[in-house]
Amino acid sequence: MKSFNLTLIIVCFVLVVSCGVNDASKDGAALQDPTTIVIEGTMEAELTAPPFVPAPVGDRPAKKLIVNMEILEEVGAMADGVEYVYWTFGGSVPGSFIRTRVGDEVEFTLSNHPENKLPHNIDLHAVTGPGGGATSSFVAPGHEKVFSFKTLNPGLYVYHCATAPVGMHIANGMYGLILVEPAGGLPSVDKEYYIMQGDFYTKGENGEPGLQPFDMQKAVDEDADYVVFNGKVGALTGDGVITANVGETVRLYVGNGGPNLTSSFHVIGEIFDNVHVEGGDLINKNVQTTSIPAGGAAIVDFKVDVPGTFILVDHAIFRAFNKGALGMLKVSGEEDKQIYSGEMQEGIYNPEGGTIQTMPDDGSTVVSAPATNKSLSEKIASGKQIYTQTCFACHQSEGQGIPNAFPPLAKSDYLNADVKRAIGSVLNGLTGEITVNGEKYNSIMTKQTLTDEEIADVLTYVYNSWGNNKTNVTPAMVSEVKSSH
Ligand code: HEC
Ligand SMILES: [Cu+2]
Repeated sequence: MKSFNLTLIIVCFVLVVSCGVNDASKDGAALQDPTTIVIEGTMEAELTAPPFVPAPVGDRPAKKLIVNMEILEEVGAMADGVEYVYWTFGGSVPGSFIRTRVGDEVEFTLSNHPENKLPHNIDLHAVTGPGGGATSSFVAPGHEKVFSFKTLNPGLYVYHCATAPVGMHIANGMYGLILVEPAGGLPSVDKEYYIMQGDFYTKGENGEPGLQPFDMQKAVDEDADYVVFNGKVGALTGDGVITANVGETVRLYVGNGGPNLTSSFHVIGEIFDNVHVEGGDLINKNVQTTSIPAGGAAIVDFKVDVPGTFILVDHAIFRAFNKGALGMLKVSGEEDKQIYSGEMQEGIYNPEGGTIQTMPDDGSTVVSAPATNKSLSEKIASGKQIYTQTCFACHQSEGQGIPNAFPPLAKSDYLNADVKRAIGSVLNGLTGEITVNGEKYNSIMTKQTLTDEEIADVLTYVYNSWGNNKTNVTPAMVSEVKSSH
């Protein structure tokens, strides 16, 4: 009896232990402890500027991965006519995309271009170690620093400069993304793009032309002049649109460099099939808008089923239409009337610029700044800028308007017949039925808060474009209309 009991106990014990060992080895095969992943060979990392990403890691083994990144301080365009001194990792905002897999041993060389003015460093959120690398990478202009780390956690991570004043370095564009793919890689998709939001603070208001210095007070107040994707207004519109074909799956690696604002990232007309929440392992499905904190990221993917232009926005919507956080994904291919049908009207979602608009009233008493003396071509150039920021969203790029909604300014008989009336429309707004080129419009044009000189310039541009009668509108004419009201 006694020995039988003992045998039973031993059998049970062996069973329990062996079961335990089996379980452990099963888990081990699926998810190896990343510190035990042995590297095989060395390779140089491919780095890409946005909106592009390097080739997927696929099933390559973990390697020693050489990353060479150079910091460049350089002037770039924030918007049409607005320049800014960007501080960059690799010459772009956001900085070069780094693609690794779990278990890689990254040897990171950070060099600071000799013509730069400031010291910098890099803090990568993918690093397990003090300062995320910042403590080992502080580098003066003309020098370089090398440090190494092993990627332990798969995910999409932000990197940024962490040199004092830290906020200023980030505000000037010093951020980017590093992807750590799991062993075997992420599931393959047809198109992948790199998008990163950032908020910018300039001495001048949104749209104010010239080289704009950083405004620390506005940054501290979190009062952004620009909120943009990929470092500037219009990086992902016009020539910069990202593209896909009907039936393809699209994955976006979306980061938020901040420095201050959280992004409510949304694609108008699409639903994210999968979101790697906060860039980690948790996958949420069927998501409309995903929240991306400053210093955080998300991986979203979706299949595009119908053709058209899909608008990427920060759904904190004034940022999109008035501060720049608006991009476009152009999908080509066959329509699928079952999924979507309807008459298509281009030009519904356009950037609107920063001009403050109000409903029309009966005259303005705002005193304008004194006029400067500009040549006709200077006035036209400045007027074009105002047009692109203020009028374009409604009257469209070639002044063609939108049928039944916004009258044309191109070859407009209404415009060409009476310059005082045209000045009045911009000055005070316009309501009630009007007829333009034989078509009736009965809508509302908001009053545009512009100075007399800006109104003169924008109308001079309009009158000297698209077959109009070349009237040269002066600030004096504008103030005359104002006072005759
Ligand atoms: C929010 C949309 C919107 C914006 C922005 C806008 N307009 Fe208009 N505009 C309209 C509408 C609507 C009408 C017609 C109003 C009506 O039916 O009474 C109009 C009418 C006009 C007209 C007279 C009709 C014609 O076609 O000749 C002129 C001139 C004009 N706008 C110029 C401008 C200029 C210049 C700007 C930029 C400074 C501007 N608009 C910005 C919507 C807009
Ligand atoms: Cu820096």
